[in-house]
Formats: sequence, C-alpha cells, structure tokens
Amino acid sequence: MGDITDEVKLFRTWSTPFALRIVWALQLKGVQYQTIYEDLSNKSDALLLYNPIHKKVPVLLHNSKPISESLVLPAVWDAFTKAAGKEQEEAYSRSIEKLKLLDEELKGKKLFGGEEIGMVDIALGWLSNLVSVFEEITGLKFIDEHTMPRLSAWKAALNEIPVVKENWPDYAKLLTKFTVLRETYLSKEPQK
Ligand SMILES: N[C@@H](CCC(=O)N[C@@H](CS)C(=O)NCC(=O)O)C(=O)O
Repeated sequence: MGDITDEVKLFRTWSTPFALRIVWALQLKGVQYQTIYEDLSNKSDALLLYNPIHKKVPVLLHNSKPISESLVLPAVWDAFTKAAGKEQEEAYSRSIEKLKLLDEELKGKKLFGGEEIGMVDIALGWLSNLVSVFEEITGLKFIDEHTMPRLSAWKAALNEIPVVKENWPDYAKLLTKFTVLRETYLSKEPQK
C-alpha cells in the first residue's frame, strides 16, 4: 500500500460519525492517509472543489479522485432530530423496525462479519457509539439489551476492537455537540 501513501486524503471533522467508517476501513487495511480537518462554518476551497454539490464531509480523495457519501440510517437520525410527539414516535418506530432486522441478522454471530470485523460492521459501526449519545439526549432507547440482545452484544464486541475504540471522538464533546445540533433542528421545524 506504500505506493499510494501520498495520494489518500480524508476530509473530515473531529465529530462526524460518517468519517469513522473510512478511518476504520483505511486503518484495518493498513493504508496511510492524510487527515484534513474542516471547519464547516468556513469550508475550505478544496472541500468545495471535491464535493461541490453536497459540500459535506467526509470526502475521501484517492489519486485526486473524490469519493463522498457514506451509508446512513435515516430513521435513527429522523427520530433524533424530532421533538417528542407524533413525528418522533413514527420515526422512532421505523428505526426500531430496522434495528430489529439487524438484531435478527446477528443470529449465531458475534459481529456481522462473524468473528472478525467485516464491511457491514464498518458501515454500521457508528451506531455502536452514537446511539448512546442519541439515547442520552432524547431519553429514547434505540438498542435495548432485552429486545435486541444480539445487537446490544455486538455494540460491546465492536467497542473491544482497538481500531474502533481508539478512534471515537470524545464522548462528552459529542454530547454537547449533538445537543446543540438537535436544538438547532428543533428550532427550525414547526413542531407537531
Ligand atoms: N450522506 C453523507 C452525510 C454526510 C454529512 O451529513 N456530513 C455533515 C457532517 S456530519 C456535513 O458535512 N455537513 C456540512 C453541511 O451540511 O454543510 C454521508 O453519509 O457521508
């Protein structure tokens, strides 16, 4: 991988959960890369050049070719960004349906990849930390150890993997950041 060392760059912020998939995948593969931390209130020309439509992080630059957009679990995000009420209840039910499917998928397995971390673990791994932040802020329980025992065990197992554990942003800072972010969302939307 040494020959592409200088050609891999990751544009991110310290807190974005989406960038962690890329961080984990690169580190697990042993790819050397340069991290460029963006200030989203003052985006760099490079970020605007490489992600001109969405203007979001993360962007992975490989041999000057930008790759943006990671997977999202919109229902969890929806439930998090709604105030308590009908819309939140609906989004929450949708998120629980999806999380239960993931729980089923883990039957007989420690991780989605089996004993070893795989691509699905990488794609969904942000849940294993950020869901706790969302739970603490909203008071909603997304991953319940009684109703989703496998997913709950997966959360713990994933967090024992050094490359995962060592790259989480500071939890207290995440709490502050997402509390403010949620308040911003709530203040923009007429609540139902
Ligand atoms: N669909 C994108 C979402 C990325 C995203 O929402 N990034 C946020 C930071 S967490 C961002 O760059 N926001 C800047 C903006 O909206 O102007 C992905 O999955 O990669």
